[in-house]
Amino acid sequence: MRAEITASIMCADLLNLEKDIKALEKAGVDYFHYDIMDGHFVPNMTLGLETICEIQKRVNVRSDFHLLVNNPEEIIPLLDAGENDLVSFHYQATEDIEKCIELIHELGAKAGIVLDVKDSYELLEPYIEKIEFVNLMMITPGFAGQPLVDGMIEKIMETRKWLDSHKKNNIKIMVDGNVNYERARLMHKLGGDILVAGSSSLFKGDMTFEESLKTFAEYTQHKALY
Ligand code: S6P
Ligand code: MG
Repeated sequence: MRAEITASIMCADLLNLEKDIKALEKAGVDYFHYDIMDGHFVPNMTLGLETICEIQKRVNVRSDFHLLVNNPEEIIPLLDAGENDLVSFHYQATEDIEKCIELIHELGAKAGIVLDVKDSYELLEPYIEKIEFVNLMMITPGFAGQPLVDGMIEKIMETRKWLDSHKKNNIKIMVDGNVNYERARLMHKLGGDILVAGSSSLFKGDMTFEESLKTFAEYTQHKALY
């Protein structure tokens, strides 16, 4: 099965947002990836809840919330997320991971834990009965257009193998950061199910959204190895 593509909305043309979101919907993107930042957990601020709400009113595309905030338990209940949507929060951002997972499930959405580049996948162990996905950062979180951190592609494979060894092949792996087409091929082959497409691909400006999604589909056609 091809990789699913989630469009990183912070990389869209923010002054022509309506045009971009409608075009992405028409092109058939799988999700909209909303990076929500608080200026503390990461030194940046991007999309606010009200902007996201306006986007959700105008298009019918599943939501993928990536919370880069301290104490995500305070934000989760405010999200407009339901059974087809994804919500992930950073392992290091909360003292109550179980509570965050519970709150996401109360919304009806799928829960994911985000691992920063330095976090080991083994940290997931106490939670693997409760989560639906893992979001693996390939870059230092906070900004788009950053270089891939060494060893992250291998981490996709190691995480996939580790999850499978715990009989958790139903837990999906999202890959966030520096996903270009050529790399997408490998990322998918090694176990990435959902790829975040940002300034390295979908929003690079060298293809239409249709062409970009078609290219992703071609490059991730093969069966994943694990
Ligand atoms: C970064 C954020 C990401 C970026 C995405 C951008 O903190 O979580 O979702 O928006 O990585 O993609 P690219 O291709 O510019 O790295
Ligand atoms: Mg993100």
